[in-house]
Amino acid sequence: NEGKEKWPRGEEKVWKDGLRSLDTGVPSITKSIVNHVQTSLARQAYSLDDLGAYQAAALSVRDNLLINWNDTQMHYTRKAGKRAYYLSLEFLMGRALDNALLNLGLKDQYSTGVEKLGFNLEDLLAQERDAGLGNGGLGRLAACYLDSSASQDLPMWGYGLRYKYGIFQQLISPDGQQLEAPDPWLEHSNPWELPRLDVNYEIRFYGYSDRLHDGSGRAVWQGGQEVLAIAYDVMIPGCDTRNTNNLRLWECQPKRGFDLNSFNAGDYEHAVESSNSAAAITSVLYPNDHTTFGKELRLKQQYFWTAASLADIMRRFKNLDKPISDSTMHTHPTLAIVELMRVLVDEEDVHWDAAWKIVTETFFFTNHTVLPEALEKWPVPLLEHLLPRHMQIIFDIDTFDILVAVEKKFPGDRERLARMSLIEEGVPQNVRMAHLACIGSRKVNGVAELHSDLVRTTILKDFVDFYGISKFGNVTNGSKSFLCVDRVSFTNISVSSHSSPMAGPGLSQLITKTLGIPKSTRTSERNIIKQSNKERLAHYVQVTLGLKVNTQALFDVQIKRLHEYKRQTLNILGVVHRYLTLKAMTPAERKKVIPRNVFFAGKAAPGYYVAKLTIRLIVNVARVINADPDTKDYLNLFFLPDYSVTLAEVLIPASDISQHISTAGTEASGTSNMKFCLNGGLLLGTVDGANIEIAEEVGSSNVFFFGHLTPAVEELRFQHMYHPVPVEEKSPALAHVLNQISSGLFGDGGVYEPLLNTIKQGDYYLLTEDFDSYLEALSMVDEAYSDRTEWIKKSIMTTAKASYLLRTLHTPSQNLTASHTHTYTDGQVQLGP
Ligand code: B1N
Repeated sequence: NEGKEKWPRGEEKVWKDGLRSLDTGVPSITKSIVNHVQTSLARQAYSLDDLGAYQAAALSVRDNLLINWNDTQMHYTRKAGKRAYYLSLEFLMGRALDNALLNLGLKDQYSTGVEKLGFNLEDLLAQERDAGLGNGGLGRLAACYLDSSASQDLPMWGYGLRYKYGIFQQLISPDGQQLEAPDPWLEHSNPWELPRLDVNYEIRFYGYSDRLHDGSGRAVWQGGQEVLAIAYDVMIPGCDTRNTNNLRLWECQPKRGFDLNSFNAGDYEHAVESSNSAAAITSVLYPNDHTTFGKELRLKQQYFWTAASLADIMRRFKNLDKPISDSTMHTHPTLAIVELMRVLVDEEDVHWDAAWKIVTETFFFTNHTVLPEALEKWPVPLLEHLLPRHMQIIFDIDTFDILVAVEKKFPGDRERLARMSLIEEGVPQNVRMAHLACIGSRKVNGVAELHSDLVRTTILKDFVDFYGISKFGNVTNGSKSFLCVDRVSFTNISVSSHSSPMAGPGLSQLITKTLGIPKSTRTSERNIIKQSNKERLAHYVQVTLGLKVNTQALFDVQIKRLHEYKRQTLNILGVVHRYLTLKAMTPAERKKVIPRNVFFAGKAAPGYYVAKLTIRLIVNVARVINADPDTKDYLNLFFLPDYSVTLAEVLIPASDISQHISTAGTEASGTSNMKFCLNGGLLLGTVDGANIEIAEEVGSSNVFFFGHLTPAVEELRFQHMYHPVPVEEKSPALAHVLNQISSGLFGDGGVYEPLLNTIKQGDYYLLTEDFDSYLEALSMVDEAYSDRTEWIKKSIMTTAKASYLLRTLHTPSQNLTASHTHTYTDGQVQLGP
């Protein structure tokens, strides 16, 4: 159905009379819901529960999306313009129904409609499971870019994997430990995806590759195992536009159901084996972020997905006979560079140099981290075994497109050649994927100013020397372009709808309206909104943990993946310090203290021992201090299990202050920091990632900074390694906290020793160096919050200034349609003139 110019068959009028139009009125909405109950679900009013009603409502919304989706795709095909593709192994979409209703502007109508049928819309929305096909910021960013590009009528598609199991479900055991359970999110059929069984590609693994030796550089790759990539399409509706983009997710299936020969020979087990191994490829999302494991199955996932996506893009391109599109990516899809070389050289008969030119004009590389443990490397023997032809191509690129050229520019500089080569020497040798991504791309960018600087001066320094600086740019996530606008950002900052998320009008109008109303009204409206958001969170905590939350207290939030570099440990040690300080006070002194609720949420990678210990410490500290009658009116601590996009939508709007406290130079950007600001929550953070640019936007007086700066970090780490100073000398306050934990104040102290030792020995993330200034920053927050009028001013300024750039994207003059010109720069889709 992609782009037929002439009416294909039959009578056009009969066809057109049969076409459905959008359901926008309440009567047609209820009619379509009832229809779906009756025919799609084969159920009846008598037995319909919330889940059934959700499914029927979702199917009815889906009908609307499909109409828009079809029109959009037809339009793109007819126009045959340049397209962008966002390749990501992770798309952290969250729930779809609420998002679709908001974007279609149909929330009120559906609310009324389901009420007439005896249901409550909020209850139905709560039936939906999150699509948790991602780990954290990187996956959520991909989801945001899909939403934003659809909203701006940009012709962008996402390509990813349809994991049968998303990010694991996090449970907390009675003694405070993280337990993992699978996330079978597709258990109840998924109304948001369209299986496209007719869109499928054969993907090869293993086998052997024979060079042709005819001077062309070509080879023939044969044998091995072939699997099938099956497309599933997910509709991505834009906001306030009918434009509806596509996220194509691949499922892996065996090429034949099972091997007939083995089956006939009675070897049933062997017959189904290939079917098992094919399905394994898209069975589960790897739950580690910022670490590489060198696992064969992960490499299979990467190749399977890049090969299927490229084959699909090539097919579309050949149908159109128009210039090829741009792709943008992390190092996960770096194999796409090699695969495109293979397809062009071996299958399309393009000369090596011409192929390399096409490749290096097609891809853009976005780097998302400089942490050494996250830089992808694949063992040469593994690549040689699984993808023999690709390994040859990598060796050829290394020789002809790097080493020869570098030798020419820097004659005799062997160390430089060794540093820049795609191959890292060792046993075994490794392929450095970031180098491959860099040399195979037109542009390279980091995700915040500081991070892009670190990319240029550390991991890719030699490549800057070689190519010149202009290849290496910066595209800050969200804050500069505000292309990354999460629907969390829209939640509950509306002055017209206090407790429910924004319905209908664009945020720009709301902000304009806010700024247009008298100051006193503005202040009290803001208060009502924040207060009701705090109550919503308190209700959630009551229901899930059975704990009462004081909604008059300051809400202090740290929600992100558990990782040593993000320093949740610094936060919990700060909480213990506050607790000890409160304990030492007289009741009269305590009365002057600002009551505080500290919220944590986040998952630890299942094999990350120290991160899991941090969770255990948080949960057990919470247990003690929440039960202490001396302090419980002044300090409470909550660890909310199973953090998700949906939970973020409750937590972010409720925060007064949020913590973004990574060791300087380690958090590439951060994206929740922006969402907190848009929701009027202030930041407590280090001078790291996008915190810096956000402070420039919202005013540095509205951000609480602390800690050492990036340039100091290397030297401090060196000192800790070679001239360690005892914690008692660096920070007596911290030493006291550590001693109290060790001596069993929060249960068996011995349990936490491995965690505490990361601080006492080596202190790679510099907690001892930053602890005292962290405490000072916390006191400044207390002081600022005690002047409530001043605080509310800061909060309003933060929302308004963070929203300013966002507003420019929503003004009609920039609200381009797909028929306008677009330019694509810096690895990100941007609006043309
Ligand atoms: O990407 C986000 C940034 O805002 C965060 O600062 C950054 O930490 C995050 C390997 C990653 N970088 N790298 C990863 C995820 C999965 C994996 O297997 C690395 N995630 C980030 C968006 O730019």
